[in-house]
Amino acid sequence: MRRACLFVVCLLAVPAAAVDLTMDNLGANGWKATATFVWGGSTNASVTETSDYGADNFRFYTGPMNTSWQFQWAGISTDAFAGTKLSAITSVKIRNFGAFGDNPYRWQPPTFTWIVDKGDGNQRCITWQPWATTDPVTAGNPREPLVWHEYDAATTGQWFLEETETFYSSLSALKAALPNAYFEYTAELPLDWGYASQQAFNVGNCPLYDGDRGWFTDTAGYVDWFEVGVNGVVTRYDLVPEPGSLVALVTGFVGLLGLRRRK
Ligand SMILES: [Ca+2]
Repeated sequence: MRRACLFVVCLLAVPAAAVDLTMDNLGANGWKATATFVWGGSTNASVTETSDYGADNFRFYTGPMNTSWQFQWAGISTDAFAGTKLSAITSVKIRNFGAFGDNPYRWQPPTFTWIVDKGDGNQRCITWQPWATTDPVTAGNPREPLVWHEYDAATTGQWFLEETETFYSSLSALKAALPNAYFEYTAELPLDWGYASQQAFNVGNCPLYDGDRGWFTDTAGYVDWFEVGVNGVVTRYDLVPEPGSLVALVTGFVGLLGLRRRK
C-alpha cells in the first residue's frame, strides 16, 4: 500500500521523461551549444540563458549574413537521436518566440534543423518553419513577432526539405517522403560540409544552405521548451525550468514526506 501511494505522488510531482536544460548542464544531459560562423566571415552569434519576456529560456541570435554561403549558427544539439528512424518521431512541439529579423518576410523564430540519412547513404537537411512566408507563398502559422506561441510542429507550419526544395505541411507527410530515413551519425557530419554542430538534431538558428540566410540573418528568438515523442514516448526539454515547476517539485516532495509520516 505504501509503495502504491508513493508511486502516485511521484507521478503527480515529476512528469515522466522531462529534461531540464540550462547552459551549465547541457553537457551532462548529452547536449551542447554552438555559436559560430560557417565558411568564413565573422560572427557575433550567441546562445544565452535569459528570463526575458516572462519565461526562463534560451535566446538564439545570429548576426547579419550578407555574403553568399557564409553563415552564422546559434543552436543547441545532441547526437542522442543518431540512428533513430525519422518514422519513429511521433510528435514534436515547441514554445518559441521570434523577436526580430532583418528579412521582413522570411525570418523565422528558432526552430528544429535535422539531418538525416535517407537510408541509401544520401543526406537530407530538414528545417521546420513555424511561420507562413511570402517567398514562396506557402502554408504556415501567422507571422507574429514578439508573441510566445506553443506550436504543434507535427501538424502546423511547414517542414522544408532543403535538397529538393519541397515543403511538407505535416510531419506525417515528411515521413512518408523519407520512409527509410534515420538521424545521421556525427562521423558523417564533418565541419567542412557546414555542419557546425556535427550533430543531427539541432534547435535554434541553424542555416545549412545559402537560401537559409534569409531565415536567420540578423535574427533573434527565444525557446522556452520543446517536446519530442519517439514511438509515443514524449520527452519535454525545458530550456531553463520555470520557478513554477520547481515549486511543483518541492510541493511533491513535501507531499511525499507527509505521506511517510502518516504511515
Ligand atoms: Ca523554460
